[in-house]
Amino acid sequence: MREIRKILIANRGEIANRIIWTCKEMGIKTVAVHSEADREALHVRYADEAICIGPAPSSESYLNIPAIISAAEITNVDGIHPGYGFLAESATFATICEDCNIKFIGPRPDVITMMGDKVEARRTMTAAGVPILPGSPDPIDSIEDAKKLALEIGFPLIIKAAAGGGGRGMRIVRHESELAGSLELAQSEALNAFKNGAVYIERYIERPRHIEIQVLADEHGNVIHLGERECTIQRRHQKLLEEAPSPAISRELREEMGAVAVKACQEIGYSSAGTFEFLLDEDDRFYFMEMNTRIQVEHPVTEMVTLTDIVRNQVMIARGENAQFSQDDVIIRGHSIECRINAEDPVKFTPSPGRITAFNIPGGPGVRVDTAVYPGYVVPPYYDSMIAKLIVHARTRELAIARMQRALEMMVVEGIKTTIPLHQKIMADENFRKGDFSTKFMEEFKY
Ligand code: MV4
Repeated sequence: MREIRKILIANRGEIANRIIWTCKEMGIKTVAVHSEADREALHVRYADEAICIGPAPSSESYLNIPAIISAAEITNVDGIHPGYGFLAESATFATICEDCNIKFIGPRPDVITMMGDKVEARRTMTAAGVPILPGSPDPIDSIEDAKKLALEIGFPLIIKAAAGGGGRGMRIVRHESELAGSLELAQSEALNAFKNGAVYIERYIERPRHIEIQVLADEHGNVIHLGERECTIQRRHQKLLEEAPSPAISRELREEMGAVAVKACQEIGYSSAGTFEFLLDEDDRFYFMEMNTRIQVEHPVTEMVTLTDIVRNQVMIARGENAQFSQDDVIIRGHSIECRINAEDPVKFTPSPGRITAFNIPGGPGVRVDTAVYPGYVVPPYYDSMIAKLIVHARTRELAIARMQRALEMMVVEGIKTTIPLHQKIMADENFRKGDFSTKFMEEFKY
């Protein structure tokens, strides 16, 4: 057992707040770090201590490893929680934490590195019995290789960056005539964006759903899954809303996908919270896409339907505790939906930073709001535009939609534009209400 009495949160915004909530309930002291632009941020006020780590740009503050490690040393913390984004999936940062005898609250650095390389991840997952789409076992480096593979897997196919993820640097190829050009473009784009030009090829699924499985794994080989999240509704690879459970998943399919994810964790010696992203095709076949080795934005919908605190579990696992969880204790109760409220123009999706002149969050049964903004707060232009997550929980999907509709109606954010009106239109959409949608939903959506 490792003592964790004090945690530094290497993040900002709602997730920094979210981690502080759990630390307070666990009797753990907290240290906030913040940029010069975040002096008035809520996580700074709620933490027991706060340290400025640099100027507004995240490259000089929230990504500044020496500054964060210095803050951790000065305040004598036992662990660092990285949240999501920023340094959450930096194996370098996780290694430096361990070298400084500070517990990184997440999986081992070698597992982060392996999952960061999507070609390596595909290989490892195949060996662990996880279904993947037909494609290249190695990076593609010549047009001859690409042509040979294309002949085997057929068209359409998709070219993805090995160092990519989250949809960046992908290219769909529908005809052989486009293959050479697309390959070259994909390679140079990948080199540009990730300083690594390696790409791989997969069969392309035309109208998939994005389904992900949440796992919890302790450091002693105990692994459970907490069911799935439905994350299909996205725009430009940014999720707009998520739900649990998915209206497309039966109990049998949930158990099958969960068992696959649990076995994979055991094979690779995974520990902490993690997420397996799958594509689900129209015949209910699922294929591994990526694994996220961090807590995710959309974790609350899983917390609501399983009555768990995922951050608490991460801390308990980081202490080296033997998990008290067992798969039989995991029961999915009711339905949860999360709407991401962004400071954006709801039609053009352009950022809308500025002063929030009025802010009023809905309450009542089954409503949760994860946020770090308040009336008078100025949304800075430097960071992600998400200002709040509106989460509801109810007995059925239909009731959860009704609850979300009244919560959206009662949520007041003035002074900046937000995505609230967009969510209201989605909640009223017939296909959304039927649960009938694919990743093309927003392209086909009229508003
Ligand atoms: C795909 C795909 C279809 N077939 N791979 C987008 C995010 C990145 N992780 C991978 N993505 C996709 N990969 C194959 N072989 C379709 C997408 C995709 C997508 C996936 C999930 C949610 C929204 C999406 C929107 C467009 C494309």
